Amino acid sequence: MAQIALVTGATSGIGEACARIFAEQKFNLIITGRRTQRLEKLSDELKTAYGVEVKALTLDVRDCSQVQDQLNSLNESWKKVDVLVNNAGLSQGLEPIQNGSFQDWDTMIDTNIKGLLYVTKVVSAWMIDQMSGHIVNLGSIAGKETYANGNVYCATKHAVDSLNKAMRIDLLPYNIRVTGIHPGAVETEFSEVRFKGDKERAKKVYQGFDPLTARDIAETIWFAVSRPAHVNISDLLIMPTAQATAGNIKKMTE
Ligand code: NDP
Ligand code: 8X3
Repeated sequence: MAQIALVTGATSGIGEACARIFAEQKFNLIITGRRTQRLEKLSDELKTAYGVEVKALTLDVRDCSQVQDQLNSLNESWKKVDVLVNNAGLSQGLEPIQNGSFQDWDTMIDTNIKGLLYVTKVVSAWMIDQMSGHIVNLGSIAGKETYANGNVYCATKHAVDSLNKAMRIDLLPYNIRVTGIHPGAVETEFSEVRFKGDKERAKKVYQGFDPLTARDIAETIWFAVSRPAHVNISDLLIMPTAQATAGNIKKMTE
């Protein structure tokens, strides 16, 4: 029987790359995100290319009832999830704390922390029942360091780092592996979302050096997931070669 991976935030970037790599590995997939058309397009593509089954769920991870209703209404066979990739997340704004927006703060906290918790609560219960599973949490270099104007985004990713450790302790009796993945700069739609659609500003973030790609991170996640059952990769920090710390990137123009 094929294994099942559930990937949150599969409509773009790292989540989409994870969905592709798991499909290549013949996992059946539950893919989620708010943009239905993108989910349907990806679902059709993966089914055709790899002959896997794909369940696409339009889901806002901030909505606790929606998360519970959508996931709990899946058929029992879809609840046998082997791998959960808690990837859905975002940054909004890059301002000193005194200029921050309440709305941006709520969006980041509700998505990156509370959304991850809502999904984890439902799926970890299934994993506990089957006494197996692997949860991969997308943290960030922003969860290992705090950088200028990153304040609340950094705080949410520090929370993910802490929850990653907490899950490893609490789920220990149930044979569930828990892995934290912490990338530096990955060129995705992340900066476009952070800068609220300002494509020019977003493009500049990745200019003058080779950033990581979503595929680089998906391959690393697959490496962690494909280790033998007795091996758990607890925590990985992955940076572009040109990046030493969050704020220290060697650009070719410098
Ligand atoms: P993208 O913006 O390309 O992808 C983000 C994904 O998250 C989208 O699929 C989006 O789907 C989903 N998402 C956002 N908000 C919600 C929501 N409320 N409900 C459901 N899904 C949501 O960015 P990345 O691929 O780069 O980001 C993926 C993860 O990696 C995030 O957690 C991010 O913090 C983290 N990360 C990114 C880094 C980078 O440099 N890019 C570095 C370190 C970590 P939709 O809009 O359809 O809902
Ligand atoms: C995304 C990477 O450095 O923009 O988490 O915070 S960074």
